[in-house]
Amino acid sequence: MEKDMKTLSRLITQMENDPLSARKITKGLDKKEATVIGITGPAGAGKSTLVNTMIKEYRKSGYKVGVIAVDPSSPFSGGAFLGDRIRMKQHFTDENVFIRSMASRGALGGLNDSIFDVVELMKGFDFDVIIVETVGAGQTEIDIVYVAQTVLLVLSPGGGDEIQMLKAGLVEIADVFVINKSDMPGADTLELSIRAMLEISERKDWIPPIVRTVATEGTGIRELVDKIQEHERYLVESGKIRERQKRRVKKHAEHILRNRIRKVLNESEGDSVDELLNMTMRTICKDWK
Ligand SMILES: Nc1nc2c(ncn2[C@@H]2O[C@H](COP(=O)(O)OP(=O)(O)OP(=O)(O)O)[C@@H](O)[C@H]2O)c(=O)[nH]1
Ligand SMILES: [Mg+2]
Repeated sequence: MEKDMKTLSRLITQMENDPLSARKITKGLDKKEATVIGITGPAGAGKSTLVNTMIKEYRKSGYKVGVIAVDPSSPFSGGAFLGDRIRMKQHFTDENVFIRSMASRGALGGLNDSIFDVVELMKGFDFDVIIVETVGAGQTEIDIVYVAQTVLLVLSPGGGDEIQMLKAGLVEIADVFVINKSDMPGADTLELSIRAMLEISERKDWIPPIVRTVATEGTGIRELVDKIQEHERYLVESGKIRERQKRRVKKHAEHILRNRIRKVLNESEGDSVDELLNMTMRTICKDWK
């Protein structure tokens, strides 16, 4: 298999169109252990801008970087936001940077069903760092913990959704807090709110650091990248990385199974629940009576 960006792009499209083809594509592929980073937070907090500056930082170290933006409202490429396009343009000619948007259709309000396979595929394409940006309400942000080893929660001062997000259980999934737009008033207040939330959170061992950034100027990005590395080291040294891998693999298997079941159900002509259930179960479970 050619490992160029065009091939990668084509294979991702194939996976999105036919999730069940993914296994054939990724099976036997020699995979690299990439750092998978999840970035989530309210719309407009500056996630894409931050990703853009992170790419630059990682490129300085010579890393190959892949980005998947799940259901972006301000897309990276070919989309409505001219600013984004100009900002990202410098990377488009770089063979070591891959950026792709993905719809969040498929899963029940969560990430695209193909996300796990796409990340696995990218590992097979020798990326050192894979960044998944997600936005939106509900399950999407929570599901990111199954995909990424380190989750960044990006907030910005004065954004009304921020406190809402903190309340919605996101404190529990954040490995690093990012206060972006620190050039705007309100960063101190936001940091206090985060600290207050952390106080009552049940997290131990790893206390998520809070990093202030100005993504538009690249301020704080080095520190952020360092914290991500620190978190990775923590996962490895504490053995927690195995837990995360297991959690991911289980979720991945669940996604594949769900796709299979959906296919059987869609293609079957049965009229009763019993009929459909029997048909489905017989395909996934040999001794089903
Ligand atoms: N002042 C200031 N503006 C910023 C900063 N970072 C991003 N912005 C601006 O905030 C706006 C939204 O930035 P995006 O990067 O598109 O935000 P996003 O979180 O990816 O947005 P969605 O993908 O729509 O959720 C853009 O106009 C950015 O230029 C920052 O650090 N300071
Ligand atoms: Mg964005």
